[in-house]
Amino acid sequence: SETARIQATLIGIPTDVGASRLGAAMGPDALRVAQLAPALERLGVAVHDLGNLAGPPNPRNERDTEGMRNLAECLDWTQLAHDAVLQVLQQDRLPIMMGGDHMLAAGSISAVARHCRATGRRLRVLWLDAHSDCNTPQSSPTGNMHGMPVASLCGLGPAALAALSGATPALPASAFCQIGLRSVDESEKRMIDELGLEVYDMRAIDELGMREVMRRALTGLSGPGSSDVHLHLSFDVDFLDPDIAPGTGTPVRGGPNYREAQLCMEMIADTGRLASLDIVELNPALDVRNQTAELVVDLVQSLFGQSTLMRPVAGAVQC
Ligand code: 6HN
Ligand code: MN
Ligand code: MN
Ligand code: MN
Repeated sequence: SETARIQATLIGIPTDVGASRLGAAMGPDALRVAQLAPALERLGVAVHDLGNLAGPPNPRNERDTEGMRNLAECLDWTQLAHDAVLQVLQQDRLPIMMGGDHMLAAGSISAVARHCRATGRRLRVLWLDAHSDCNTPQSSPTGNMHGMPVASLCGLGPAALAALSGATPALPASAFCQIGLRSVDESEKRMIDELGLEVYDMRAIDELGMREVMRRALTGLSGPGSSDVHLHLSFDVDFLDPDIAPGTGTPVRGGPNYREAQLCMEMIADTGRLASLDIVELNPALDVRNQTAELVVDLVQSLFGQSTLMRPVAGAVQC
């Protein structure tokens, strides 16, 4: 049957105010150089590139008395991200956020949560990351805001940030599923338990395999009764093994390899529920010949249905 063409909007969010290292602000342009839009067009996706949002520069502040770095700038960037994403969702288009550090997800996912509330959809957030990003200003060892968006979306941390979506918390902790974790602060381990976050760390991927992890993570997202699900993917590039993805600010060894990452994306594509996407923490200043951006484009093609064959995949699991 004829399926409607996906209409995607690229939103460049060139910020590194949430991170220690400079350079993630160049992420959107690295993705453009790696031909993200044409790659999607080749798969039949209609793409419009909004260009970059214009937020404040990085003042490189020290940690403040509340435990945060660059809070005012982070608030500006997350508000800008929220407003742009909401507008795109209201046009019934699929927003692709080109980051930028992971703090921006507090803005993008706030908008997605607001839109889901307004339209009666169920929100599921897949968080692919080496890190859990559920620190609060009090628990954070660094004061870097990119380590805090999950806590903020769950209603913790500065009230102005937590309230961006128009409700606090923006979404229930049970809407999250985190995959690929391998660097979790002690304070975050306690937070994961307190919030009851669904987590598949690298040990789980080793023990169960990526296929079974994804089958569990995507349960209930496809088939009858799931058409009201909005699937948001927050893809932190440091999810990937640094051997294949060196262009990121907080690399941690022992991540998913190329084949595992492909399967992860393909299984998400199979659900047909992907409705918004963050691509974050790509840092061209640390990359080698833009290979990480090119790998991300390759994986995003799988996420939008690129497959080797035209027929259904032999042995594919039904989630
Ligand atoms: N990221 N847990 C560390 C912190 O500073 O809170 C690392 C955070 C990394 C954040 O990669 O999006
Ligand atoms: Mn809509
Ligand atoms: Mn992250
Ligand atoms: Mn990370």
